[in-house]
Amino acid sequence: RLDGSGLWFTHMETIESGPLACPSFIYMPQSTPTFSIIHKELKSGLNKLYNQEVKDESQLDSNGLCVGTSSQKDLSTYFKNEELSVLGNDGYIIRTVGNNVTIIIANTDLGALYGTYHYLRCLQTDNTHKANFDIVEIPSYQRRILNHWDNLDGTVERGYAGHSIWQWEDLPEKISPRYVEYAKANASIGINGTVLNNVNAKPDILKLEYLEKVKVLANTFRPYGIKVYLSINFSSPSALGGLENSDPLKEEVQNWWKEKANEIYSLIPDFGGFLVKANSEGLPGPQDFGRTHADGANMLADALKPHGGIVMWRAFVYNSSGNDRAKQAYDEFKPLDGKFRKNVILQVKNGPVDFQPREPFSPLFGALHQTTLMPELQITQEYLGFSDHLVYLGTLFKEFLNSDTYTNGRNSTVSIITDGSVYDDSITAIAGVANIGLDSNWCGHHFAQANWYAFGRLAWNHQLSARKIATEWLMQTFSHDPDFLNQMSGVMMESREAVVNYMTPLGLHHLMGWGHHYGPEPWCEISGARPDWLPTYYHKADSIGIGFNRSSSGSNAVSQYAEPLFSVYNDPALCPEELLLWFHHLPWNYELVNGRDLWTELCYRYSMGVEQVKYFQCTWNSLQSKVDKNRFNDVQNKLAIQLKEAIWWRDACLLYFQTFSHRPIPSQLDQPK
Ligand code: GCW
Repeated sequence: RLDGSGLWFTHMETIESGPLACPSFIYMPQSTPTFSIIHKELKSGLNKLYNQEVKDESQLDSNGLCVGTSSQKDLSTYFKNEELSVLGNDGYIIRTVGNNVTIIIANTDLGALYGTYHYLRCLQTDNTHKANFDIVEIPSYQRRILNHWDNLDGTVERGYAGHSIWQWEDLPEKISPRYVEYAKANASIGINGTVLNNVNAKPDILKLEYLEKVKVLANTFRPYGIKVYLSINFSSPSALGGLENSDPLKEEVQNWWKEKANEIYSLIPDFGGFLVKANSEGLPGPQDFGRTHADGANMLADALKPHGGIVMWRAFVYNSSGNDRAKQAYDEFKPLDGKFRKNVILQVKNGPVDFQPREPFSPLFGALHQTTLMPELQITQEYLGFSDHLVYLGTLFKEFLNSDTYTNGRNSTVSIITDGSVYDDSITAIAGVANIGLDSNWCGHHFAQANWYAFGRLAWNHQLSARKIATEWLMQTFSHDPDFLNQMSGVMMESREAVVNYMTPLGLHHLMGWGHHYGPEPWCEISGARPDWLPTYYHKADSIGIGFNRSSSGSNAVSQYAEPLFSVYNDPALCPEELLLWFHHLPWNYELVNGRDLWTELCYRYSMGVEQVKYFQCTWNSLQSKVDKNRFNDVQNKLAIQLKEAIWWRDACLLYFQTFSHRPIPSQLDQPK
């Protein structure tokens, strides 16, 4: 299937009754490419929802739905200037004014598009609410961006949903229908940017041959408000341009980038900018020439500035110096605070190590006060069972966004540190590493779509709750049946805790196979991991106990957090249990709050994870009559894999750790508690 079937905007249950009657006509005075999309979406959406053909009118009248921008005087007259001006570029108002007329208004076509999708979402998910609309929405972040780790040969790094959706070999001539479905899916949740290629970038992406292909994608996405960005390889001037090297302080290198930027913008006038992974995991960067990250980023920023482009410079750096990997990004970037151009934004992964099932937030979020920061989340489940495990990430994303950095006093959450509320950032942005591929269900697991959806919804409004997003998605994708919604939102909400339990409970991390990151390999020091992962991997199990001592008596990573976090994380008695072994190496008989010793608690948590997956299976099985056969079977099969692997994880980890603890595994752990 090369269409959007199965995606959230396709499941529209007929609205039989309720206060929200179908509008009797649509009045849409403007006609731009984006307004044509709005028109099409409203016509088909209302038709599916109400089983009615809604006609067009050429003027505002009672019982109608009107969509326009603030420049449309007959519409804007219903609104105060102040309320329109604060909407900015993407915000909108949906309001029912007199005579049962509902107006969707924004300052731009795109704002009107977002408002339209939201209007349809309300009808799809909330037809019980009051008959009158009064909704004002302004996005939390200006730039809401997907990062594709898609390679030019069609493979996807850490992608588990088939090959890349970008058909490079067919472009620019042939445009896959998937591109439009993709744009629609993204625009419907407010995503407005896409980095097309892997951060492990090949210089080739900047060849004219590829830029012409990129141009076609940009043209396709434009009316949906999606800007195209590219990941670049820092060595491009030497690799593509034949220069002696790519030293950012050399004039000829700077000129090469300026010319490249001119070329890109001549093809794609609204090109978003560059994403850069430099001096990280073996990739080239400014440090190869004795320059800093700031030197490298600023050079690119200067080349993009005349065109309005930005540089998203990644802070994902670490090396095998023997220094605690969790500390390294902070150590490298803290001294550079304030040294970046205004159109540079530092892209920081949510945790200090690498997209683990659970990590504390990266201390960089509390540490840089004069540098604009954007969170990077991972939607693809690199460390969370790929597309085989049902793991809803809405809860993980929220836990991170709600983390209090205390950097500016209480309630300096990551979300408000990065959304421009605390610092006067001229750019605000958030990125998610995409889980999209050519699979017919787009993401490999039907429920993995919910993570794409959750990323978009939170990028738009980081105040939404994970449960609300889960329920919205279920209603738009599967069913409105209250029992189904209740049961499956329960499963989704618990699913991330389950994976933490059966993979890395109590703050353990990176126990995954060192190459594929899928199954358990806590013994990887024996099987030959990278030197920076050694010795004894991150769990540091020994005859005394387990856990990574990052307290002041250990690597002192705790010192990178502001008070009171420093004191809380530094003391095992205060440290939140879910991060205990992230920050501390504790004896096997260490007593936890619930009275269990550490070893028994570990056994219990691993087993609990398995029990949770059994519960997910039972729940899904009980809902068979409420789901179509194909999707029911697909999810049922995936849950069978997940259960087998949860057991694999539990057994592998406990048996391995037992070689250090020399303690018995308590019996009856398999029994549900
Ligand atoms: O987690 C690691 C992944 C790499 C990835 C890297 C990064 C794109 O295992 O596959 O490379 O992070 O984020 O740069």
